[in-house]
Amino acid sequence: MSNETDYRPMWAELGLDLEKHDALLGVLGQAYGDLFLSQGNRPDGMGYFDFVMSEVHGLRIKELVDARTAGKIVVGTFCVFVPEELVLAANGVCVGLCAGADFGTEQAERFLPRNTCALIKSFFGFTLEKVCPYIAACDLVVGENTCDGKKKAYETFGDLVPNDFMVLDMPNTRSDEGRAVLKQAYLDFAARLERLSGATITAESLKAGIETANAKRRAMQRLARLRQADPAPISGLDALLANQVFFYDDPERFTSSVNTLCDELEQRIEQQKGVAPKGAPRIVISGCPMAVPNWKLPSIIESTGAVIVGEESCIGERGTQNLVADMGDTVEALIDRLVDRYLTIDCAVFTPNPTRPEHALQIAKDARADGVIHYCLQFCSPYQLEAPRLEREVEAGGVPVLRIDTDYSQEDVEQLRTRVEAFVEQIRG
Ligand code: BJ8
Repeated sequence: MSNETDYRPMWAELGLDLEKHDALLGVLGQAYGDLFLSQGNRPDGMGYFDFVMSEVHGLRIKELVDARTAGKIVVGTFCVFVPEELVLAANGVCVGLCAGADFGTEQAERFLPRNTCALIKSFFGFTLEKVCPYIAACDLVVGENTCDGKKKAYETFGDLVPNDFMVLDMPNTRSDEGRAVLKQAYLDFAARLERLSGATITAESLKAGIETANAKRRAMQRLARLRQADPAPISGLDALLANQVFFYDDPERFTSSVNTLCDELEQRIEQQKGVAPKGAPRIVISGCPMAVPNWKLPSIIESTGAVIVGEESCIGERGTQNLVADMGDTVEALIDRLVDRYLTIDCAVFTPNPTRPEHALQIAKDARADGVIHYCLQFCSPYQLEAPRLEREVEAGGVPVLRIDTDYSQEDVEQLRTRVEAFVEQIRG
């Protein structure tokens, strides 16, 4: 999206297909301008995020390349179960690789059945079409055995990435056995990071990593609280953008930028300055993660005059809730604390998973939401199967729910708009 600096030599060096990459950036830039820059009354602090997005394939990639030249390792991940703390402790940089666009689907379907969720198809498509500079800039790409789709897709994906690849085993219950599986996965991950980086993870370096990641989460928790005000001081689209940039940006710079934004939001709340009038319909989204540039449903919701005031999502509060305790004098003791925190992530791959509907209802209550929209990617069995129970429990708590299944295409936009408008009308009434 950047026009200022010529990054083409760097992209060529990373092995990108420059023509397809130009096409992708063109579409991304256009969508960003239409959906984000056209919003009225945005907080000034969003200028930082606009800049990050304008340089998402430029300056940030250059930083990653420079970090590697300076001896750091770059580690790409697809899931909030992969602990950034360990990467930081091994002198590494952690970046999110999930892709949120319909790109390279035809190529992806050479490897994947059609009835695979759009998120998996998207990271295959981006890799096969050679348009993702993040994957190209990584020393190590990390998958995780969560849902069946990802689990089986990684068996093929490992051969397609141009770098080292590993898969972490994940538990599907929170039993003692599940705990042991997760702990072993983190021990294996730590050992792999040490081998790759040549660094030794110590209790001190891990505590420093924990503090950096906690600070990032604390800033996001502060943002989550502030957007609960009425009138909402920030749009759901802008808050989603901060949640998405969480996975790409330098952690310290990100934390300080979110805190600066929050300082401004506090002033806006004091002045009763909102992005929508007081009393505008308030929506919480619950469900599958929304990776960049998946902005379809939030933009439809906010185009109706409603405002999104929270997300029960991995790109949202599911990913940023709870901190890691830094108590422990050994690496193993601190890894136990990582396991404590990460086991609380209520991803639908866990069974049973009673805390997820509770959490969705809690977010809705805290944010005084008028409705919850459950967002599910087609063919995502874990979230689709949890949807009826979540709907029942949230509605029993007094908050109406609309269930939406969609993908990354634009074909259903008008149909979705009609359903969302009807839901917003219903809650207005
Ligand atoms: S912790 S939600 S980031 S696994 S949409 S690929 S579940 S079929 S993304 Fe996830 Fe980690 Fe869980 Fe979060 Fe499968 Fe569903 Fe596709 Fe999904």
